[in-house]
Amino acid sequence: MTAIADCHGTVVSNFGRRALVEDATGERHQCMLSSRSLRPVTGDHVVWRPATPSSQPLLLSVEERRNALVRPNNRGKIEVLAANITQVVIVVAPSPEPDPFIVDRYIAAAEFMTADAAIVCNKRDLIGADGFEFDAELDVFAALGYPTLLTSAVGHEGLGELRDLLQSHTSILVGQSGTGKSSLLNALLPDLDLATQSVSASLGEGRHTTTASTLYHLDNGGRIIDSPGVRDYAPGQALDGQVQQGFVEIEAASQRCRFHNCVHMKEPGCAVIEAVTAQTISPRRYESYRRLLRLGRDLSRQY
Ligand SMILES: Nc1nc2c(ncn2[C@@H]2O[C@H](COP(=O)(O)OP(=O)(O)O)[C@@H](O)[C@H]2O)c(=O)[nH]1
Ligand SMILES: [Mg+2]
Ligand SMILES: [Zn+2]
Repeated sequence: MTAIADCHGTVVSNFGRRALVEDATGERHQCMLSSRSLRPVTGDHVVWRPATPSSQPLLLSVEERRNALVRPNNRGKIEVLAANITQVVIVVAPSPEPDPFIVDRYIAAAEFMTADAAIVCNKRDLIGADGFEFDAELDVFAALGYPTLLTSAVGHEGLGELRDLLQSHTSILVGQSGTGKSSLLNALLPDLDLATQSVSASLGEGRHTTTASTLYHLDNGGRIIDSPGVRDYAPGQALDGQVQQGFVEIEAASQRCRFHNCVHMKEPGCAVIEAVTAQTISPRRYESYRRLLRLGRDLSRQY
């Protein structure tokens, strides 16, 4: 009797009871889930067993996740979108009109996951040399240490910088619908249309279905997850003390608050409120923090 060795792999896409698993050589295998309790997502590291004469490839177990990007689904349950992400790339554009509060939330999601965050302002071909209003917000993000890039997927501007940003990361592209995420991916991966087709076809998914996230490889070693479903994320366990972990400048200033459990709303001796008054913390970012704090409180009441 020959024993079949179990293998390690990465989930590059999943759909229903099936997952597409990539082995160490880059070959992809359509696996059935070996148990009902398994919930693999794109980016998961898994153990799988190759096909035998009597069985197709099987996904046996999902290894512990370093992190996961989650959002509440429409039934209020937390849904995991992708796992083991090292960078969240937030795509904005002059149209649809960018919302800095949404960018803050994605940045906070990245901070909660201990992933890097970067902002890409796409469709620069629509903007003159003088820029536009949102550039002032981009400056705020850049001053906090988040890389900000200007690109045009149509005009092929800034794509080299974007490629460099993605190098040696597992990134997920997020942002409002219509900002050009798919267009940027297509520009970075000229053979993407083909890839998308074969991934979807092998999982029995319709060509235009956009429910599953999919992992793609760049030639510089970067891995990028296109997740058409990411619109929001759940601050899940965003209890008061944790919301500030999504705002680096608030987290830093909080070290000087009088009370160690200060939530920076109206406590005396609050160093965060002092910094907002002195405008060394952006009042808009502070407002964003307050909104997220309130949202977290509403959600925890709901659950
Ligand atoms: N002018 C301009 N249009 C773009 C650019 N990138 C994408 N678009 C257009 O914006 C629309 C939405 O793009 P898409 O990639 O589907 O956005 P997604 O929803 O973020 O994936 C499409 O009509 C694209 O052709 C760009 O750099 N410049
Ligand atoms: Mg898209
Ligand atoms: Zn405080």
